[in-house]
Amino acid sequence: MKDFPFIKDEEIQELAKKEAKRQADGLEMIPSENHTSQAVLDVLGSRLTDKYSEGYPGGRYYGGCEFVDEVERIAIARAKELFGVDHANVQAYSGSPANQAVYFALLEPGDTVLGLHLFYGGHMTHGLKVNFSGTLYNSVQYQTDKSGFIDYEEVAKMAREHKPKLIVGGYTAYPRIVDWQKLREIADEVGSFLLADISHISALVVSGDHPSPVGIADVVMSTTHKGLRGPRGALLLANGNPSTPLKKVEKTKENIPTLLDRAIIPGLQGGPHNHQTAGIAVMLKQALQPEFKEYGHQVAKNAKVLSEELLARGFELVTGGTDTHLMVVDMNSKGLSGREAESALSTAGITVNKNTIPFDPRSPFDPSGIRLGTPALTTRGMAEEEMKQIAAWIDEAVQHADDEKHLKNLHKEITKFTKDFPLPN
Ligand code: DSN
Repeated sequence: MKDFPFIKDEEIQELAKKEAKRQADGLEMIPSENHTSQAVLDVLGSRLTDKYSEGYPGGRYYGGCEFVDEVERIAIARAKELFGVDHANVQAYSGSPANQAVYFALLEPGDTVLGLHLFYGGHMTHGLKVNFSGTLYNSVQYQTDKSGFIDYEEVAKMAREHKPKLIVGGYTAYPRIVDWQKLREIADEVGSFLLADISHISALVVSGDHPSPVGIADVVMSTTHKGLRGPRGALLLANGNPSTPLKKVEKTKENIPTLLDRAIIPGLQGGPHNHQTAGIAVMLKQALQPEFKEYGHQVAKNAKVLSEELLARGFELVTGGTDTHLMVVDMNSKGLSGREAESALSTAGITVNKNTIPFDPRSPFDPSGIRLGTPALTTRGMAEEEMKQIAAWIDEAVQHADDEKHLKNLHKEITKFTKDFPLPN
């Protein structure tokens, strides 16, 4: 078989190169995106991807697992150290499957879940009616107040009325600090589990720029590819330790580590993606360095400066600003829809995503807002001065949204600027 045609696919390679160039030549401002290190990319493209290893280290259903066992043990140990928890599961393929595992672990189909509606800053898996979380479970959804802040009184009221078995905190388009303790009190009052989905803010939790829900929420879930700058994937974190295999366990708080592990496999997934686990391990090593805290601080500082500059230029922001890495801009303040703004900014080389604003009168396919974030820009070494320049460019692009030539020239200017801020290599 020595002539087996392992042909190269130049078409796909070319597209991958084009994507790398698109990222390098522009400004990636979708707050859930980032740039991984070369060290992470190296293990993602390794032979670890070839290996099946259903089970957990030391208890697999396949032979030849001695090295993937070690990779996973290292990833688990680092995740526990980084977040200060007793138990970490690093196998979830991404954030949605991880949240699915939490539901599978703690609930029965038909149980009630209380989460923030997607259109107010929640996530699909927090109970959206067309998602598994809204079809398999009795989903009740809270909204923010008119200004976009979480209304904890309203959450408490809904919890008392609906008696959810699970309350979901942690959001995808919420620019303010989450009060985990308040959510805990509400959950305790009605006897509910509390899930903290910190996918968006995990880097800020590590750097101390956002309070940690560890020790407050029953389960903490974070994706690994946003602020943390790892490969796509997710961490499930909890206190306590898993019990011995095969022993039947009830769906109680003390059994959460066991329930989470069993929800991942055999509940939902098959073989772990070992190249991904390795990438997560590498990312966690990087996130454990003191420099990562500096990165988190800078992400938050950059978002603050960017939001202040945009406000000074007449942009309206949901909640009037940000405490985190992201902001939601109401484009009505500039006479554009979110889709129009996304498109104009994209032509200028600034990548953002259209986003609903609280009580949005427009459709989610062409909502009123855009969502901006600073994690990827900060990874490239951009700081406060660059944020001021970027706010000016955003303003310029929005003012010339109908002028393609102007936007393309702006893109050239931005590309020139980005040469001083290469992607991590
Ligand atoms: N898709 C992610 C985001 O953009 O926030 C959430 O999973």
